[in-house]
Amino acid sequence: MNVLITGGAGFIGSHVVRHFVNKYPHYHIFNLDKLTYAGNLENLTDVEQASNYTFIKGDIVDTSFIADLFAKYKFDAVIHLAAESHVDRSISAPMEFVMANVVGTVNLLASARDTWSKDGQYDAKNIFYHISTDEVYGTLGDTGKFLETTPYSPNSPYSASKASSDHFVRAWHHTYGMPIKISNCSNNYGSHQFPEKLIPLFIHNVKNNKPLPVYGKGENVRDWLYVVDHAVAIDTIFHGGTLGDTYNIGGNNEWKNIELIKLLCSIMDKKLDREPGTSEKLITHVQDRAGHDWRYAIDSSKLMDELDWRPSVTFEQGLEKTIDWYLTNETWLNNVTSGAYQNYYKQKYSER
Ligand code: NAD
Ligand code: TDX
Repeated sequence: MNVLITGGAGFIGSHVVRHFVNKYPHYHIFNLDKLTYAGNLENLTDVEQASNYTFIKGDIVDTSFIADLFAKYKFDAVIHLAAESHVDRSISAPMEFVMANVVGTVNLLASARDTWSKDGQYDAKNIFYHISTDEVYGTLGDTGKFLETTPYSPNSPYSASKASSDHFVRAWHHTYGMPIKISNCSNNYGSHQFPEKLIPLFIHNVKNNKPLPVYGKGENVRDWLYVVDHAVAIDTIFHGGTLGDTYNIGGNNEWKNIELIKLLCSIMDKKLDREPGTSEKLITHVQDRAGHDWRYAIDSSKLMDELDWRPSVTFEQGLEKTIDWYLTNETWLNNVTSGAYQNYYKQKYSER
């Protein structure tokens, strides 16, 4: 089976590529990625020589390029992760999110349909699996959880673009019979995440004695999932989920930002041999994010009951592993923050 994974050089995508390349040697995994600031082939050095792996540099927004690629490689299935993913960037540059997340997704759907279905019939191997977010459901008050049936109510340009792409994927199923699956996951954390998101940014800043910019009072709540557990959930849904269905994925790990940050600081004090309380002094309350969603919490009982998926680590275990990874992989962190890797890969893979 030829499986196209888009966005495989990014944070979650690199974990998904690694998982599929290692676990399914009889599949050929094609990783299509534009290598934006968030895409980094250093994330995949351990699999880049594998005989069942091919990297392709390219942009999902480029319609003719995507059509040619499907015609050339005849992918059997798609796991689609490529996207602009940072809420703060979507507030300052929303059109980039419309292009990558909405137009890019529709390009992939159109080429998959052209390749797979001459007459409305699809092969049993064909799946278009879209990786989405719980942010499409909007925001919760102090109680309740998002279910697969919760109406969409996106609040940020990022979540509006992801909601839109989910709707297009569902429309291709309804209108053209496309075999699709969608999963909506909570906040991921773990190794190889670009240090603009809360956890890697704060690890980086604590290490360098820089201020920790907490938005507002820091009382917003997020539900955290270890990225390796997300990759396993994606495998489980890809192979076991029902066509046309949506699955929520979450770790049942709700944390107020400020409590999470204090836990992170206390672990960092121990790892860096600092007096208890040292890192917490770096906390600086800054202006709140515009339209900041109050609380996310996800009910993943459908995935657990139907497909027997469970997270493998507690948040405390996952966070410690994550901190250890960033402290050990100083070169990776320095490269992504200095832009050094971008220059290197720009030379290695010429622009199309
Ligand atoms: P990321 O920003 O780390 O990686 C995105 C990848 O997509 C990068 O490698 C980038 O180069 C690539 N990309 C962006 N635009 C592209 C384009 N036009 N053509 C080809 N490649 C392009 O993102 P992530 O955190 O790994 O998220 C991956 C997916 O999972 C996204 O669809 C995101 O919406 C979804 N998601 C993320 C989270 C999370 O907590 N990070 C949670 C739920 C869902
Ligand atoms: O500097 C910061 N200070 C701060 O207080 C940053 C970067 C974030 N925050 C807060 C905002 C959020 O309440 O921390 C929380 C987490 O923020 P992010 O790491 O930016 O994640 P979030 O906005 O919740 O979105 C993430 O989870 C869902 C991913 O970026 C999305 O791609 C995913 O879909």
